[in-house]
Amino acid sequence: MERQTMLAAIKERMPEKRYIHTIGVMETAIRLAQQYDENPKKAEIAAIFHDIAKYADVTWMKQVVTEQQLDARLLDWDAEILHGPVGAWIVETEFQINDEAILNAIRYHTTGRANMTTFEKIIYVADMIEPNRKFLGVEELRTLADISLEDAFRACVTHTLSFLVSSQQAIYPVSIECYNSLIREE
Ligand code: DGI
Ligand code: FE
Ligand code: FE
Ligand code: FE
Repeated sequence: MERQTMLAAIKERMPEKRYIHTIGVMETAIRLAQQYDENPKKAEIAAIFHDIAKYADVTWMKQVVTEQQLDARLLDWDAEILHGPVGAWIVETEFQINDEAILNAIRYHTTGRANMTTFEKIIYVADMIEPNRKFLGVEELRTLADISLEDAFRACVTHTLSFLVSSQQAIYPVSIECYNSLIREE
């Protein structure tokens, strides 16, 4: 699919700010794919579509979870957790993208999962360090990503979980499985 066609399709489903974020993720993911020997065109596709469901109706997304028999635990969570798995389903059914690497990168871009592939890590990290992100510590994560994808991914997951704990937010079990798999592989 042409980049402009994909961008036009997602642009109408999100506010301008999220579209600008998406462009940042796209550029960052392509760069990381080139650096870490993954397919840049696939990185472009996964990045463009990663937040396609971010503003979808939550009731509708839960309906998709039930009808498509996605992980039933998703029914207890809001758009922040639902938009990855439901986004992957939209991309597969509406845009006929059947590449499992792309779909899994979209599916797990928020929570991560145990034993992530290099390609999934690229999308996860790109989402977090793209140029429009502004949180405290992002500059260190960017520097790390230039040196080691593994170290950057580990730091990104740690940052996310620390943030969730410090702001007293519930942690989705798959996010914990992701964290545990990182700790155990050391
Ligand atoms: O969609 P984005 O804002 O670009 O980024 P994202 O999809 O990576 O994350 C969306 C939000 O979800 C972000 O504020 C962090 C949060 N999040 C990630 N893992 C968990 C989580 N929130 C909860 N409650 N539990 C999690 O395990
Ligand atoms: Fe997201
Ligand atoms: Fe993320
Ligand atoms: Fe995002």
